[in-house]
Amino acid sequence: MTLLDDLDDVGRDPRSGGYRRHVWTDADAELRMWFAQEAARRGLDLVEDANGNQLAWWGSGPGAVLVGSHLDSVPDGGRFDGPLGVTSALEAVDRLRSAGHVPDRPLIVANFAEEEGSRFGIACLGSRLATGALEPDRARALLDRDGTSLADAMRAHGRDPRLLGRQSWIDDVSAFVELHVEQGRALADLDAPVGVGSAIWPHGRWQLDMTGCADHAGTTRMEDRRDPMITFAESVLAAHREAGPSRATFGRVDVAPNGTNAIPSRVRAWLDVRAETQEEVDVLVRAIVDAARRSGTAQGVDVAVDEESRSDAVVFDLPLRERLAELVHAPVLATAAGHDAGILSAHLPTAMLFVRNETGVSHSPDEHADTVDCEAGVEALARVLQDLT
Ligand code: HGY
Ligand code: MN
Ligand code: MN
Ligand code: MN
Repeated sequence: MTLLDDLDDVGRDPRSGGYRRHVWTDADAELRMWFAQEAARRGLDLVEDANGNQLAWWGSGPGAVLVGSHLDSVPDGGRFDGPLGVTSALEAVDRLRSAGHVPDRPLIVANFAEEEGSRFGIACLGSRLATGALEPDRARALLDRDGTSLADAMRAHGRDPRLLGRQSWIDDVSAFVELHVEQGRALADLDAPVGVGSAIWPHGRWQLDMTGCADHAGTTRMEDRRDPMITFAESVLAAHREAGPSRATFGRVDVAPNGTNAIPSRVRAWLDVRAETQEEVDVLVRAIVDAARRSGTAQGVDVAVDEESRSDAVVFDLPLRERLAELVHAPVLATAAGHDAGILSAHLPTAMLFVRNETGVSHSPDEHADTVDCEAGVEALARVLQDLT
């Protein structure tokens, strides 16, 4: 909790009380500095890979056990999503050390860059680049809301974007364990402080560009309009109507020119769809896009749809998951939240530990986990790391 308190003021928006911690910003630089200091304090050898992922090594050589999470946030994010995993990893190292544990293989504490994708749009940017899941050329050209490219943002923070790409450290890692605050109420309903991850739902992000015809709000008759806001509204209602047990969210929209007395020329909206199976994701996206296109035809609005990123269904490594379940006697649960563990699981045995969140609320300043549950999480993580090393 002391480690979390250290971060309390970094990138915090006083109006909302939430965090705005996005990659290659001043807040990110402060977080990197904090992580470097905590690594140095523990005598861990800090390496920042070419993608901005920070790796703090205890020992060296192949077969390392990787543990960690991310420090970045969604806009107005909470204080636990990400940081709880990084601080718990550091605290677990402290407990192993004070228990006299001498690992028989290296242990690496990681802070992954831009897990939320809040600045450049693609979630798990650092881990996707490190595993080769994202092409460096495409990454370099990603733009933030001000039109700044990832390449320019990196240069502004003294990093060379030409070095982006797959990392050989991936081949030196034998397992990855990520502890994360639960984003949902499964553990609260089970009255359990800690859970073990079984799967991550498939999900993805799509960008809808709806182009109509700018015109005067007062002098243009309703029947003469080509208003993309209508098509956007009908897309949102279609998402709401069609989702069923799946999840469809329009959380971000850009309206041009965004004037009270001007019918918009263009509305750009981002759709986040998640479901238990890929088939359900595809069906739901198709239903929403069809509704958008039907509306476009009726309104004289052009609709362009681009898939921005997708995360395949993840089933965590069974032997590792069973080992964790034995060690921590915790329930097993799936999640619809994406994680770096999901990206790495395509390349190496990966597991997740979840810490109870009484309200289940996340991606909000109201996100909270009780200290006693965070303590249970650290204890569980330390036991797992002791066993794995
Ligand atoms: O969006 C997610 O599921 C995660 O919080 N990045
Ligand atoms: Mn998140
Ligand atoms: Mn997270
Ligand atoms: Mn005028």
